[in-house]
Amino acid sequence: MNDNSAIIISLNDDVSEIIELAESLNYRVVKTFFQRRENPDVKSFIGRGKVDEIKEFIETSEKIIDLVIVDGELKPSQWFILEKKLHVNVFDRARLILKIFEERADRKEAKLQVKLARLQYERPFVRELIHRARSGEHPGLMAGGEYQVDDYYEMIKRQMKKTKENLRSIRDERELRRRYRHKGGFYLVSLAGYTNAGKSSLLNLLSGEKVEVDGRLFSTLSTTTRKINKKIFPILLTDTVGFIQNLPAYIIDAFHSTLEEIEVADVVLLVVDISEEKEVVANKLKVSLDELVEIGVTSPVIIILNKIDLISKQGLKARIEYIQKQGLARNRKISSISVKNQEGIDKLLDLVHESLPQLVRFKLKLKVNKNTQSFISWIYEKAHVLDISYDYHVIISIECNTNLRDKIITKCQHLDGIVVY
Ligand SMILES: Nc1nc2c(ncn2[C@@H]2O[C@H](COP(=O)(O)OP(=O)(O)OP(=O)(O)O)[C@@H](O)[C@H]2O)c(=O)[nH]1
Ligand SMILES: [Mg+2]
Repeated sequence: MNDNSAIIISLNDDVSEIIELAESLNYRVVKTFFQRRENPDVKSFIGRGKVDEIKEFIETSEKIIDLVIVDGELKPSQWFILEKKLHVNVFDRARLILKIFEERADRKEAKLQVKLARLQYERPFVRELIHRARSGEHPGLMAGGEYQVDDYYEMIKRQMKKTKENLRSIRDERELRRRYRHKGGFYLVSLAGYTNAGKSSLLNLLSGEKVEVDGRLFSTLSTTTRKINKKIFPILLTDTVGFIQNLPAYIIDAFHSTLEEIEVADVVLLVVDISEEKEVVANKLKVSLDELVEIGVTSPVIIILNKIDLISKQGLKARIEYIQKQGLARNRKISSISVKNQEGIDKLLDLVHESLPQLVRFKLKLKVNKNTQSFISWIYEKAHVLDISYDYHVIISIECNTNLRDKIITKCQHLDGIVVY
């Protein structure tokens, strides 16, 4: 961890998440200032007395305070006043999250998504600066005058348009790829859930992949799709960006194409960190379920309670009861697992299997020859082989979705095989 110090300003007592966010950016939180009030102060988010108290703290602190983090949403005018008074960079929650996203964005699409969100975020702030510059209050943001700020605003608009266009073409490619995979008989299963729940860890376990796993929030920004290598089914599993509460709509919108992976999945695996306090678990589960509704998920959702290695059996039971009492699980399937200890994974895969749509079973009768052999290997690759017997003929029982069945049957007929239901 580097030695950047931050202070936090909060209107309520629960600051654990904002501290985690700050730490995810390598800031050490040296002090939290609370001002318990229902609504923020219109002018400066917190009252004037509190601003003075913070100013004094910053000026007299032994450590240099690099950042002031406001746990909430700042209006541009509030931000302007706070920065002006405190002489330190001031971030609100969205800005902090955007900063984390900027650091984590690794691939082109994620970079563009973050850029779009960032431009959306900045727009009202630039408008405020233009306003201030016009009224003579602010001599100019970027070492220029009103003219340059105006220019900057236009540039933001142009960049947003261009970024959206670029994202659209990547999205089209993504959709094509997805359609191709679906047609190829793969089931698409997506991981979803609150940040840090263990989505990437589960992807790694099921696919043998090595996606980055980290205790910091928002380790994953880009989607990764991998084949599940537990030999049950041709399933492609996709890892996605984590959810968090109170995320502004424009950030969610910017990640539209990524979240589409969840929307179009045949089954969604909603991963939950069950080791936290039951109220925290319930809250994060609720945020995640609301997000799935927002995304428009209609496929089956399996709730996966992960990290059971960190709690007792009674603790797990109590949490499940609490979730159910809160009406959060409804009639959804629940699976308890520990990725760390590889516990509950087979049961989870059974649940996934049961939830896959349009499964059909059928048998083929094939002549024994070289072509048949490579056909059978291909079937093993793509579908679930229930049974196979070699005699004068090969009889193979298969389970797969209807798309793949049609393809298999066409190939079978090419080889003079027959379908025996
Ligand atoms: N004890 C325990 N820790 C786990 C388990 N599964 C994951 N973790 C830890 O939880 C943290 C988060 O795991 P990730 O897989 O990165 O979580 P994620 O949901 O992908 O998080 P984001 O990408 O940030 O949304 C890491 O420190 C993991 O090592 C588990 O079963 N038990
Ligand atoms: Mg991840």
